[in-house]
Amino acid sequence: MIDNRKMRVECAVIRHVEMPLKFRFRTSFGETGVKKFLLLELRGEGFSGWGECVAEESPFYSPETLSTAMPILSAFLLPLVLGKTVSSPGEFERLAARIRGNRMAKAAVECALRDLFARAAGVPLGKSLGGSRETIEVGVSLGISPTAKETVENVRKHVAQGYKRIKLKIEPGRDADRLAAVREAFPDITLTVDANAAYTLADAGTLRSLDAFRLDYMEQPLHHEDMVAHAELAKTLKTPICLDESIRSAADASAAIALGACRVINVKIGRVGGHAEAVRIHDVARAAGVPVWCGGMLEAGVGRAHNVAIASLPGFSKPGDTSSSSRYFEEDIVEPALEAVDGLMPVPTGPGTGVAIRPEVLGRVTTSIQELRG
Ligand code: OSB
Ligand code: MG
Repeated sequence: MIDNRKMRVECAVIRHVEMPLKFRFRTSFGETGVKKFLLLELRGEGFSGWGECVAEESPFYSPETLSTAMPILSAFLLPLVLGKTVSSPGEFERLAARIRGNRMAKAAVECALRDLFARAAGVPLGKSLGGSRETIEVGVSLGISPTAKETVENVRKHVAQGYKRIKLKIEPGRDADRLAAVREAFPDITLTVDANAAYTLADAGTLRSLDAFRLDYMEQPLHHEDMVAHAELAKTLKTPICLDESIRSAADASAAIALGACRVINVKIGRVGGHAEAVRIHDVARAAGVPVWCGGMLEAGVGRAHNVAIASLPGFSKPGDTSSSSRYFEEDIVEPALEAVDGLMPVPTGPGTGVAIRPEVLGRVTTSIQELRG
């Protein structure tokens, strides 16, 4: 990682943003129709770096929420850099290390700093992280539909768009029926499922029955705090387990791999506290021969561009969830739009994330603005 230019961070702007989704997105833990997030801008030396905090409105995917991230940012995280000369984005991570948890809030600052430093240095963020891909392969994550028939129609639409992998959200009672219908209609597509921790070991029989559908992997079937249970389940399944919620750090990744709790890892920058930890997870997994891929949190343009940057690293060897922004939003807050063609998303080549904020669009979707100085 390129980490060698000092920057004075003069000011932070936190915007609350609300962007309607084109469709309601349903998972085993809840449903969203409007993407609400905090957008962090850090200004220094004539540049702006941007980070999107992926904490959701409710603590159903992660303990963090919009309303916990805000005071953590203003009371603990931003004072570490505001009005200070920061020698590298890695310096922020070291200063923030004694603040426990709150990884999504930390990641917002770390992402904004990395974007700021990369813009000032004139390098693409992906390259500064060790990435080399010019395009990344992407799949889609499809929410739970009311019926198997609607699930098949939704899959058909996205297969036609060329996505490299279809991931179906599942929950008890809405699993094997959907998969049977989808597999019958599409015998050869790369197919995965994501349960968001909705099952227990008592459901092992149902989960084992999903082996019949030749899934590339099964994402987070069991409780997010129970790695041993995932290791137990793994022994009885042919389908590899991929962990999402359970992996908060490179230490978690090492533990999960050592225990046999997973054979694939979903990396989300926000869930793990920033790019540097995401790179460490990538490195640990790569050394163990475990493929990783970049997950998503229905990000708008800034968060999506950070995802594209990290997914350009070589160990991100399976299609991620960073599908086209236009699937979710009528208009995005950045340009150029982050769009996949035939399941391939170009990695922007400009400095930083390589995308520029569209001030008029951002103005329309911003519900409040707070400016902080050191
Ligand atoms: O578990 O991967 C998940 C969205 C919100 C919270 C958790 C998850 C998801 C997705 C959507 O699956 C991925 C995306 O398209 O951004
Ligand atoms: Mg997931």
